[in-house]
Parts: sequence; C-alpha cells; structure tokens
Amino acid sequence: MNAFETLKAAFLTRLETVKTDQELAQLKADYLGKKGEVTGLMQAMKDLPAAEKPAYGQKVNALKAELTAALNAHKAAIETARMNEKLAQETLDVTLPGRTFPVGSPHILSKIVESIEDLFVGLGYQIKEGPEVESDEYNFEKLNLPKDHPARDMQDSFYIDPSTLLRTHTSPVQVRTMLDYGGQKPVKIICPGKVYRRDDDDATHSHQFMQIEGLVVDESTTMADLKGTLLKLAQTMFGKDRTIRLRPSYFPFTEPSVEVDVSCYNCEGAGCSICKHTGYIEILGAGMVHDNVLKMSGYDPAKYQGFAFGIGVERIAMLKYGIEDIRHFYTNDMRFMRMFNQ
Ligand code: FA5
Repeated sequence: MNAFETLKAAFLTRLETVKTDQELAQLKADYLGKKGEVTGLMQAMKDLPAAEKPAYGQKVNALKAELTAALNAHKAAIETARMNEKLAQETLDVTLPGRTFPVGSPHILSKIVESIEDLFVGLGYQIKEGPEVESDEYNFEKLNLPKDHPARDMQDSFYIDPSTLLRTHTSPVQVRTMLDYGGQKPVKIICPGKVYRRDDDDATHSHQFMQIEGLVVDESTTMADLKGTLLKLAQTMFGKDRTIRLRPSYFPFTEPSVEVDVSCYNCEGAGCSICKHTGYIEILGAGMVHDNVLKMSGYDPAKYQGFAFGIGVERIAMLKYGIEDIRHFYTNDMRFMRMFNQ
C-alpha cells in the first residue's frame, strides 16, 4: 500500500468512530486543514521532479475530494441519526388517554344561594352582605328584641363579649341597610350569609348554617306583595306547580308574622313521608316589618311599610334533593359533593 492508500485507510478507520460534530471537525482539521495530512502530501510535491508533479497533484486532489465527500456523507449521517433520535423521543401516542385535571365545582349550598340571588336580582333586588361578628344592638335590640326579651332564647347565641356575638340570623343586615339609607329611600334587598346558633348538631340542626334574608320597604308595600314574592320563590325552587300557604306565627321583628309552607313536590299535596302526611312543607319565616323596627332604623311607619323573610338555605337544599342529614353539607365527603357536580 502506498502512502495515499495508507492515509485513506487511516482516515476511513477514524471516520467510522466519529459520532459528534466536534469529532468530525477535528478529523477534517487533521486531514484537510492547513497543517493536515493531505496538505502535507501537497507540500511534498515541491520535492518531486517536474515531470511527476501534474500526476501527483491530480492524485492529491482526487484524494482530497474523496475524503471531503466521505466527511460530508458522514456529517449527513450524523444529522439523520440525531434527527431520528429526536423524533423517537418526541413520539406522540395520540391514542393514550389524556391526563385528567381535577376540576372543582361550586358547593351545592353556593348553587342554591346563586339560584335564589338570580331570581331576586331579576326582580330588581340588590344583594347586601353584613358582618358575621355582629353587635347585640343590630342582631337583637334594633330588631325589637331588648335584652330581657324571652324570644332571645329562640336563637341561643355565641357571645364574644356582652355586646358582641356571632350573628344568629341575617336580619341585622336589614337594620344596617335601613340605617345606611337614612330612612329616606325604598329598600329592596336580599342578604345571603352564614349564621351561628348554640344548637346541638343533629340531622336537621347545625351550629353554623346559611340564611337568605329578604327585605322590601316602600310607601305601598303590602302582605299581598310578600305572598306573591314568596310564591315566585317557592315555584323557582320546587317547580312551577307549587302553591304556598301562610300560617300565623311570631317573630319580634315582624307583625303580623307567618310561617310559609310550600305544597309537597313529592305527593302534590296528597300526603307522604316527606311532608309528614300534611301535604305541605315549611320553608321559611316572614312577615310585615314591625313598626318599632322601622322606627329604630329611621323609617317613619306612617309613611313606609315593609315585608321581610328569612330562608334557611340548608333546609331548602335538603328538601329539594332529599338529603336526610344536614351534616353532609359540612363533612366534605367527596362522594356527597360529587353528586351535585354538574
Ligand atoms: C329567623 O332566623 C328569622 N330571622 C327569619 C325571619 C326573617 C322571619 C325576616 C321574619 C322576617 P328562624 O329562627 O325560624 O327565623 O330561622 C329561619 C330558618 O333558618 C329556619 O326556617 C330554618 O330553615 C333555618 N334554621 C334555623 N335554625 C337552624 C339550625 N340550627 N340549623 C339549620 N337551619 C336552621
């Protein structure tokens, strides 16, 4: 083997081991660079007799072309291999099941509150909120429940100090709003929120629950307006065929006061276990705002009349969905929560 063949064989042997661009560049420099092996052969030409130079030069050029072609082919092979490797890594199996991201949904009580809010906002009411830590004055006194009033026992309370408590109902928001309005303009509000009572927890009672208060005060508000409004509420919650009935009741802040029953959605009034065979289910308390309450909040009862109602949200949800225990709302059992997840 002459020098050309030896050089070419050594080049090809090394080329086979080349895997990276850097190794390829190094091999190119070693053979075709300024101080490379092929350049060395070219420089050797000057020592040859003139007659041999053309043939020698052609041989060197041919070798140079051959090595360059081999380098280029190898470079292309490296690039193809790299691309194939990348494609293999990036292979996408579109038949694999997608990754599921757990999506939450509003709590069933929030949904009930929202649907009642939607109804009343549509009827021109404003939504008002008040603090859960409330003064005795707003929670009781300005609602016609002075300190020694026996009806305070109806709402056994969590006191923080003698004049501050966790509100026992949403009715203090009535007082706050009327005072805010300065006894001058009509009021048309609903007030959703949490309330607290020292009731023992059982299937139908919770120490923390939700209420929605409604209050309308204007110059010609009547009991008929109250009845029409509550009928609309009952039909929105329990179906358009529902009827309501009002029974006399007592709340210190309304006079007259009523308990409101809705005709049973299960037996259509015939009597079943849900309505305890009465054909009706009690859903809320209501009445015409007591003159004393109007006065204490700056409204003149000779000019203004009002109606108010208070709904227990859990009780509505329990009736609507046949939930037998109020504690389900607060124990965060996912099986229960998911039932309302649509
Ligand atoms: C009131 O709280 C009055 N403020 C409602 C009212 C407002 C009447 C305006 C007139 C005018 P009552 O104590 O009945 O009323 O409670 C209202 C509703 O809250 C009840 O019908 C019931 O659905 C719910 N509720 C009462 N106590 C509990 C409890 N411990 N757990 C769950 N829900 C309760």
